[in-house]
Amino acid sequence: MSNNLYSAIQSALHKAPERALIRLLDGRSLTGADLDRDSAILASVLVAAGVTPGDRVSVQVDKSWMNVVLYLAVLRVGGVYLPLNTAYTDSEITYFVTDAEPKVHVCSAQRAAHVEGLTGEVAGLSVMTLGDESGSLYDAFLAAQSAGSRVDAIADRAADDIASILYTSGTTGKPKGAMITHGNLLSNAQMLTEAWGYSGEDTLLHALPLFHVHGLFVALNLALVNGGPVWLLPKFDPALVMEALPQSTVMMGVPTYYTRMLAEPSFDQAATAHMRLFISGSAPLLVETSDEFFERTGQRILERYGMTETGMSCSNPLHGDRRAGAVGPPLPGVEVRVVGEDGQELPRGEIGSLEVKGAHVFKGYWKLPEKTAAEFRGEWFITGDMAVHSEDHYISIVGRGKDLIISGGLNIYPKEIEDLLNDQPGVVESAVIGVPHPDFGEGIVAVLVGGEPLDMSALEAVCREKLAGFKVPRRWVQLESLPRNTMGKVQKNLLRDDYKDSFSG
Ligand code: MLC
Ligand code: AMP
Repeated sequence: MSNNLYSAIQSALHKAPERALIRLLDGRSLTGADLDRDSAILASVLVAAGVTPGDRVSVQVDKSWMNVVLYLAVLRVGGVYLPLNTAYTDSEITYFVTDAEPKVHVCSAQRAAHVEGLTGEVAGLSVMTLGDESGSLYDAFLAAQSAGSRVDAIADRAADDIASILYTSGTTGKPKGAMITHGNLLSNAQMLTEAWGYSGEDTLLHALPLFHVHGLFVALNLALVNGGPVWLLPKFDPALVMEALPQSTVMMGVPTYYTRMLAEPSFDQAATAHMRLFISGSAPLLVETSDEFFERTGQRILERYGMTETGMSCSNPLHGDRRAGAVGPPLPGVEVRVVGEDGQELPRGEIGSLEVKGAHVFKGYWKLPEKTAAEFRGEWFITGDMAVHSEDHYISIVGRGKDLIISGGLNIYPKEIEDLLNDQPGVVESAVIGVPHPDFGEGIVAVLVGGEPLDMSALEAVCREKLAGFKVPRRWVQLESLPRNTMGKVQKNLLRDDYKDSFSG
């Protein structure tokens, strides 16, 4: 049997041909048979556009049922699905498209002209548009449907072949494409099925975006390989969550989703009594949030831990002690260890660097073999997170070895913003830090040094033009100099302490 992930999904779809699997709040839905047929039709459009196994298809579109079909069609033809945050600006997209060299780029009509301008740099690139049941890709889908064109064959893929590339930034500032294989995705879906007791009986409340690991591979894949229904919300919005909640059994979200739900008076024990599981990840869930959620609903959120390069690695247990402040033991088939600076495993209870091993660990960074090698110690992947391993095998993430800010579940690498700011006239140097934020977990502060008083609104405007909105600092400070240690390294911990109250109150 082919190791193409779509084969596993197709077996589940075939078991639920009449069942509404993708459910929209306006009453429309797609059954298992619809998903299988529509992805075969769209596969014919991709093949006609020249997509062959291994070709990248980059996608920057709003969430929709057609986005799900596109993902499945790319898998079917053996393409490499490359989703991009809709918040990325044209200059960010230029980098991704020229680096990944996709055969097809799918985006909204408004964003198409920019990428069309890149066709000179990326050989054979074609740009197609997709809106809410509109755009050239949608028209081509309708035309293929009328003409009876479909590609039923599922491209033969080895477990080690790339299914997807997700860009994740690094401390170097330039995003790196993490190559995720069919085998990685299947093993993660299988281990989560086992750990969370997931089945076709579950109905998933899906409010996450479809362009990150959490919404696409943890949430959607898990439901699809189990043939379970999904409420596909266009985005996270507490009112929409309340609408879908009564007919759902499992919800996944970043911590901000749960703090925002707690602000809804109607989100209480009665509204959630039928729910089997609330799962949180992508950023630390505060103990206070976990406790408040428990008091309000009588349910303990299950916190899990993972990252783009590995998918999920640890999870609190379905049955047993869901420990607030911990991410639980490793998932089935995953090995974890906490090591000191010398790479030796530390005794339980000591803080060190977290490393993971297993079939879920990615294949490497796109076109960057040296960067890939630098992130591994033998077969162990170095996560860049600092952790403690308890005697009873629970992992707690206690900090980050990497300079990373996580805001509302989105990663922001300070270096990328600092590089941009340092290039601006008058800026001598900068330090971008994350400090506590009541809604997003962390908010961004830019601390700058300039020869003369700096025009902060002009600097903010440059950030807005070049960077996705969630990366734009929300507080701007000018200092005479940055605090440094004896080695000359900027002491961000001191700055974080000085500006820790920037967003409170
Ligand atoms: C939006 N904004 C943010 C933001 N999201 N600012 C900081 N952090 C964020 N996460 C800003 C926008 O730039 C805009 O400001 C303003 O907020 C309104 O934009 P919006 O899109 O209407 O915001 P909202 O709908 O409220 O979005 C917030 C959110 C969303 C928390 C619902 O960001 C979200 O769904 N986050 C989940 C991200 C996710 O899927 N993470 C998983 C990564 S995978 P302005 O000024 O620009 O107009 C991963 C691995 C793992 O980490 O373990 O799972
Ligand atoms: P990403 O690079 O977007 O995949 O983000 C992965 C990072 O998110 C991890 O390396 C952690 O730093 C962080 N993360 C994910 N889940 C958790 C969690 N439950 N607790 C703390 N940090 C988390």
